[in-house]
Amino acid sequence: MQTVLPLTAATRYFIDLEDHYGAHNYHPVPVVLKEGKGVFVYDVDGKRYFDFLSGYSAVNQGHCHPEIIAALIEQAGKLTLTSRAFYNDQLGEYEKFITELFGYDKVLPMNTGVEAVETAIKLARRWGYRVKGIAENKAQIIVCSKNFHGRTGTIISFSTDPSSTADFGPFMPGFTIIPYNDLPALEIALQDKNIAAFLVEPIQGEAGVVVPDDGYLRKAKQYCSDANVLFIGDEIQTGLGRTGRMLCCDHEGVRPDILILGKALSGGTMPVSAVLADNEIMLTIAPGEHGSTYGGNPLASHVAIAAIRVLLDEHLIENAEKMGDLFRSGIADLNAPAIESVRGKGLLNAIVIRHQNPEAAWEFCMELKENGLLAKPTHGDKIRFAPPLVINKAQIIECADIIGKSLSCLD
Ligand code: IF1
Repeated sequence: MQTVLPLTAATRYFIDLEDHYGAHNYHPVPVVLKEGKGVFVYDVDGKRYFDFLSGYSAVNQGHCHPEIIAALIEQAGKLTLTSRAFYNDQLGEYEKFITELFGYDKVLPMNTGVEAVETAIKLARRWGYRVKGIAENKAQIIVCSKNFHGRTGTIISFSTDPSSTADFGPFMPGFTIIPYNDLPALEIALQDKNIAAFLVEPIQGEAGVVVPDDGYLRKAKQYCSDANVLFIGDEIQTGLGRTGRMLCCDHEGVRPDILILGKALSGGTMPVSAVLADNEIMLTIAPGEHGSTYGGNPLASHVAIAAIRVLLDEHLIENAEKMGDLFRSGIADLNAPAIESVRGKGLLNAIVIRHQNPEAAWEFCMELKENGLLAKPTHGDKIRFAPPLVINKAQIIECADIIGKSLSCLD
């Protein structure tokens, strides 16, 4: 068993800077990264790590993918931002590319994931009032407990996590919370004629990679269609190949009425998000009724095309499926008493730690770090394992070995 070594002077220096001058809104793993390439990141002392967090699934294509960086550099030297007051020669090409690829009439480009979720909520409400005919200010949107859709005021209004909501009120009304993976609860909630939409993560990421029963998404979509309610798929974390399909909804042949993408849409270079929908929904927002300074900027548009092309050209989606199966079987084969379960789809996985020490998951991640693998616990006893989708078979096997070796710290 590796003892967790004291931090080096260089690492200590950068951690102290952030501690003194930065807000304390995170509790990072004590490692200071300087470079990234593919599945690897390197700290300020030159130590190499497998990155098993991938920027929370923003780096699906691998760190600093050369084709994405080349696209970034090429456009950065030409035109980065026009605002939407004017047209530019990148946005339309990107809009055509992404809407044809995903099969929707239109896209509304935004920046962060949470902005795209806010946009989807506004579109659903607009559709609810102007198409479905819900009475003014009566629209409700169904969400699931233990959801994570971002951290703005509206979005935390329907969070069930006290650390996301305590003393941030008052909250935005208009949300009905039901248990995740519970079709009878959805059926009952859909009896309310004021429901405009059902907003759901195809796999709950932050909750600890909670995979719903087979058929849940397909039946939920059917129930929504029968009730004239929009199905909003938040694929910000699960989308773009992460679960072994282009979209996690593809595992069940579900086409969201509103599709939300983010994170890996830029390959981890800059915030790029998108909301896709057909005209009946998208055209309920008229000019001047929604937008953002950077939304649809030429740099993001150019980079996003390159980032998606890498997923397709390098068959990263298929790789995620295969490597995910290999990873889960490799972990299961460890037969480790401290591993209660391993779960996930594609390369979005988590293990649940079984140990009487409440700090076990954190200590295990510290041991993993010593052994050259970076991961971080979520909600105490679950550790997410989500490497870039470029990872290969030998690396998966090596990482399963690292995980197995590191478990000895819990003995
Ligand atoms: C953090 C995890 C958290 C998301 C889904 C919307 C958003 C996210 C399904 C908002 C963002 C990020 C946020 C980041 C950590 C990470 C995360 F689930 F991926 F692990 F927090 F829950 N929908 N998830 O996962 O997108 O505005 O961040 O671009 O806040 O620390 P964003």
